[in-house]
Amino acid sequence: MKHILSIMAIGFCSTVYAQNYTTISPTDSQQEIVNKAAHITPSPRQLRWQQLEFTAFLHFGMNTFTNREWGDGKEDTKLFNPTQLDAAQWVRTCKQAGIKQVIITAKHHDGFCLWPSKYTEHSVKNSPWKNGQGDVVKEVADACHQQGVGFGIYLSPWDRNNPDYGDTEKYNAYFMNQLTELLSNYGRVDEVWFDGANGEGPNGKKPVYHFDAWYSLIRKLQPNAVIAIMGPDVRWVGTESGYGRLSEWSVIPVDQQNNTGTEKDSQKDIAFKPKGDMTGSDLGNREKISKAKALVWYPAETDVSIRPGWFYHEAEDNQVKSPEKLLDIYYSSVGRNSVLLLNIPPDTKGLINEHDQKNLMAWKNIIDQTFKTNLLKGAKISSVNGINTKALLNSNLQNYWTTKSKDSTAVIEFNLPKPQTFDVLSLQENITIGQRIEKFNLEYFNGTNWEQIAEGTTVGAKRLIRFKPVTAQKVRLNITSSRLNPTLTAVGLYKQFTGY
Ligand code: FUL
Repeated sequence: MKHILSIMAIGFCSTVYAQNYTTISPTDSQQEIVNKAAHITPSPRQLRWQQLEFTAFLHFGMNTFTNREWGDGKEDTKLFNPTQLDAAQWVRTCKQAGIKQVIITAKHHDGFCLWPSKYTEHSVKNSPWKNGQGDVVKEVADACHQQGVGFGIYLSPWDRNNPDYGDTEKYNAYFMNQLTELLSNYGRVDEVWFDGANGEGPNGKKPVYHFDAWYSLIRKLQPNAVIAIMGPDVRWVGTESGYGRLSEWSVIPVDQQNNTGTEKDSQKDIAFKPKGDMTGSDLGNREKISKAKALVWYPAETDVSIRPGWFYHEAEDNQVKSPEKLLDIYYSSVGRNSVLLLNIPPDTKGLINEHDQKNLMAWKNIIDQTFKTNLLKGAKISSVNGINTKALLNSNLQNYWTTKSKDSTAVIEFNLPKPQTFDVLSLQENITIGQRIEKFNLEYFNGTNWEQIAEGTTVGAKRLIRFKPVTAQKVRLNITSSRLNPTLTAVGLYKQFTGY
């Protein structure tokens, strides 16, 4: 707990972040706790990040050339030799697929650095690529900055090459030096990703990581960057399957920020599948927050690879996730109040492989076609206790619908200009003022009665629900429980694109 509070001190005690954290006093009533939870809001950097919706990992490095997933750090630097490396192609491909930010594995567990670090010989500077004059991190950063895509770095704390790994003082000094290089020499950095993995085993080397010092350095050198997932801003969703929780709160008890848990439960098995029905999993419901000592805005990130492995392996060229599978992941991550972090690993040539490109573009097309037309357009909207119903059909986040006085439930009825067939519901809360909705359902009028089509719990940044196609002219959204006046910044009904 001491450790967690010291993390909090760095991240949340300045006035800017005061609102994304609150303590619970033992005398607080249940209602006071719920009210406190409803008033917690994202920090500006968290808000920016949540609005990206869709980001990418680029796993590239020594493993790409040794055909491994976890190198042991003994690899010959001469093996790193991409023949046509083109970081602009990586970023362009991502951008075309709708990705707003990319994270490059500057150093994976094998310790090989994709930039010519002054502090080790185990890097691109001793590789044949560009005669040792190249810098992959710079090429990716430049491409991101030129193309208007966010830029992030993954720096593995676990390092199997560095001789000082195991010596807490020396290794932390090395790590701080590397962080300083990465955060000082490549322009703006938007995300810093610390992995929880450590495969040393019970008798292996385990230095104590000086997280507090790392976080302060990041805050100092790159104040806009979110720190994920062994960090205070972004939480690992808890699986590498691509499937988030049906009830996903961005406000959770601060105990959830415990890094030890992340280390213990993550990255054991790259083929890890969701544990059956995740309906019951909920980190931030009333029962959970009622037991908390403090609550924090700590939104979920869903990381998953487009291939079975995180690194490129030619043998997996035919196992790239299909557009349909990627779509299912999209609905189950972005559509469940989480940011999707999709890994697209460049190949041995140093390009995003054509197999991945093909599926990405087909997927993007399905998303674009599906969400092109909001079928609620032109509907007459009525909500008796509602304010600003017009805001429901415009995309301005700050402009939102809510309820009058203290109403925490609501009914919003939509009367469409003509009957429409739809099978997707999209909801977005105005998370700039918090996450509040706890339960909702959608009904349509079948000519005689109202029939339920869909139901859900949390909404947050975005909630997407698919259902069997329904044709109707009148629909209504019932918000049956909310922590405070519910807010909605957008509502949409869509018909899934099937012409592929
Ligand atoms: C894990 C690592 O062990 C994998 O190689 C990959 O980098 C994944 C994103 O995180 O912890």
